[in-house]
Amino acid sequence: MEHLQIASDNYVAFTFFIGTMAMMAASVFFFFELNNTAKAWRTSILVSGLITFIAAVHYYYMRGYNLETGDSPTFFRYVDWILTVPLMCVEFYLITKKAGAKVALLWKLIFASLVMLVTGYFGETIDRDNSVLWGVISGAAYFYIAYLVWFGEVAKLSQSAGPNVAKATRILAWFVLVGWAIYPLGYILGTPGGLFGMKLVADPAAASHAMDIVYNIADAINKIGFGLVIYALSRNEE
Ligand SMILES: *C/C=C(C)/C=C/C=C(C)/C=C/C1=C(C)CCCC1(C)C
Repeated sequence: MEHLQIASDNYVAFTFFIGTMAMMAASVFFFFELNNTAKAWRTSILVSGLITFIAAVHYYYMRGYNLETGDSPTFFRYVDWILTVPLMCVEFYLITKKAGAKVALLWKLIFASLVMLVTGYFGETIDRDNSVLWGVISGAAYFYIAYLVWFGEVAKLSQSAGPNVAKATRILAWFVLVGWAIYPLGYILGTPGGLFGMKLVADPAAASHAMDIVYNIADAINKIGFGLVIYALSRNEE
């Protein structure tokens, strides 16, 4: 039986471990708080918990996969995202629902997020030679989501849903604009196309490590942070 040791400078493994633990702790928190949450807000808190729980399970796998192979668990990463990012869209829908958000808006957000993620997956895996092109398409879908939450339907509805929802939506919009922008940075570091041909990390192994570290940090900020904003909103609205 081989004993796997983690070198003290192995930040990839370190962030996978800490990511697993943080997502687990956040899930326990959101699930246990359901009982103390006003009825109208339970679904939103449940979705916060589902987002971190799905991530916890994927991080558990990604941690093991990375430890045993030393490779980047791209497949698990994208399965995680394809489940959790649409759930973040559901959060926007739920908090603006009382101001009249329609299911059509939810589908718009989900569709854009799927375009963003599927094209990103192509660029990272099956068509790495064209990673810049896929990254640009993915980026366009990302900007569309940012537009909807900053100026489009989500922003407008949140204004008529009361000051608490308006304020929370603005904070979540910052998460989308700044927190989500960390992901394309990871993509630029880790894919062969770099930043429109300019490679920031030359060595392929180092590039893939940098990408994993950046993604792991971004996930912790965005998934747990998003959930906490919703949690705070549920308390302010009581
Ligand atoms: C919990 C997971 C989240 C919030 C994941 C978000 C992922 C993105 C915003 C990814 C965006 C990308 C681009 C905008 C361009 C390059 C390819 C991606 C998929 C990394």
